[in-house]
Amino acid sequence: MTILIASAWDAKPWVDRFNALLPERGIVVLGEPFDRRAVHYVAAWAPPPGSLAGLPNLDVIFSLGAGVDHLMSDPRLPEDVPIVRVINPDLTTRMSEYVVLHCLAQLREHDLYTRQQRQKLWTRTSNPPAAADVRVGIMGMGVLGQDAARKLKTMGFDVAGWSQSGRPVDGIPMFAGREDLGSFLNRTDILVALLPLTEVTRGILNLDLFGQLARDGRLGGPVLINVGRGGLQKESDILAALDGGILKTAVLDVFETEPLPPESPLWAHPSVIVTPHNSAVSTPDATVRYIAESIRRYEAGEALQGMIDRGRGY
Ligand code: NDP
Ligand code: OXD
Repeated sequence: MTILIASAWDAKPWVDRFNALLPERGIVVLGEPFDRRAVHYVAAWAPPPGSLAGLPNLDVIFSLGAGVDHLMSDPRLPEDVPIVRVINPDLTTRMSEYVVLHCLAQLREHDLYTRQQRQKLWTRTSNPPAAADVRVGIMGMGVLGQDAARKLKTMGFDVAGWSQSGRPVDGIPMFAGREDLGSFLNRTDILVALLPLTEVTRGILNLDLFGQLARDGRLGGPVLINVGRGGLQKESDILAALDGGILKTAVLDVFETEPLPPESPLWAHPSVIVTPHNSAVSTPDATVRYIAESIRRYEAGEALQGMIDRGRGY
């Protein structure tokens, strides 16, 4: 019942946690010699394409993150094996912290006052907006989107959500699918992208979409926060929208190419905030606990949680 760690990240902290929490299992690392027939579980983050093929006794593939696009893009990904993604309060809380932080920073003009301090300027905005005056629209109302929505609502923001199904979420007005996208965008001052990257969502954050955001908001222009995936966004369109006054600010945690290349104009753009895909890191402790519990459930014949639908791609 060996577990194979197939991760683009440093394997050591993961090996240590797996050994600590599942001491009776064999833990092997992709790139080192191991018996492929012994592997029943894989814990993966962006493994090289094809590297999970040829594991004849594989039972479950665990993504080390919430997203699975890093697996679904592999044309040789083993078929008929369940894929389980991370759902845990540690990751969810971290994501909501990031989203709330950046919505509050926009509301409270954090960047302006930081610059003013450097200039020793004592001036303040008269009649600043309240949170209730700011309409936040969350694209992707799954585990992460729903938690962020609830926390933003608690802070007083006027929050709405958009998802494929429009499945109801307590206390949050919901918009569904392409049909409702225009009305959702028209009432949005801060757009938070928390969508998975799929065939359907690739490139959705483009100039046409930015042009549909609310123009009458209290922030002086629409704000984009992308914490989903870089493949959702067209970076040339973000730059054009910022330079053309269609977007006021872009807060980007994810990029078309990661790490963000040094030559990208996003780094130095005055209206862009760049973070290194760290809005919600998967910590070895919380993630391995989740995987260990999932393995226990699987081996007890209980239903796996966090299983993705391969047809939808998330
Ligand atoms: P979920 O699978 O729980 O939720 C996905 C949501 O997106 C659902 O509401 C789903 O709609 C919606 N959705 C999917 N496709 C479409 C579409 N074509 N049109 C409209 N809505 C759509 O995922 P999580 O909330 O757990 O995570 C979301 C994403 O966040 C991950 O896939 C990952 O890419 C990203 N992420 C980024 C991190 C970072 O550090 N930057 C960390 C963790 C995650 P429906 O409800 O109808 O199914
Ligand atoms: C994830 C991520 O998908 O960290 O969990 O991006």
